[in-house]
Amino acid sequence: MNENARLWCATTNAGKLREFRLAGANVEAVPAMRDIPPSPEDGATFEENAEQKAIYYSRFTEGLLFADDSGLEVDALGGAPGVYSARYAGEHANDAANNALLLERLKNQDDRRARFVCVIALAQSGQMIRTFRGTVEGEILTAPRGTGGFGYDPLFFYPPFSQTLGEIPAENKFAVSHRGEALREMLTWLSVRA
Ligand code: ITT
Repeated sequence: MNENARLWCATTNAGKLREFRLAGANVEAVPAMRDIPPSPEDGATFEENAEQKAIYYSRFTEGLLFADDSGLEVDALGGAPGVYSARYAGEHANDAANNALLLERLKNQDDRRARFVCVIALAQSGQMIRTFRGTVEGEILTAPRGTGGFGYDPLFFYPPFSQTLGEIPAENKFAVSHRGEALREMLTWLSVRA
């Protein structure tokens, strides 16, 4: 693949898009995302949801398109909120409500281990090409720290930095994050395939 070939990114989440743009690749948001009826997203796994989104939105664009399905898995909650991370506290829940519910569910819980998972699905003209997965391990704090990032970042403590993902610059998060790992895998795969 030409290193500067454009990659369409299908997401309604501005936080994800900001991070993808850090990769140095030619990542562009799908134009008029708001005018396209939302993709179904009812799979049981990150892979299924990412594939649904990528296949669906790639019918509206020309060229390579990718979609990200991601979320937080908390060991003490049996892997919840998982694929429900965006709507943990309800269908239209915001980050604050999701974070508050997570803290409530983990009250008096000593085991705070958790990971972020990101699956990127790559598609073209309604056909799946393949998926890429990234993870990052951490711990859920008992109160938020930092105002950077999005979603559960202020509660997600990353031991190697002794900070939460909400306290560090976006570039540093992308260097170690589930999303950075999945995207780098995709870019490597595309460059080898070229
Ligand atoms: P799109 O489907 O339009 O891309 P979305 O926000 O609905 O946007 P998901 O269904 O993949 O995306 O849900 C991802 C949720 O998981 C996100 O809303 C956050 O709550 C959480 N999440 C994922 N990656 C995260 C990260 O890097 N930092 C913090 N929270 C994250």
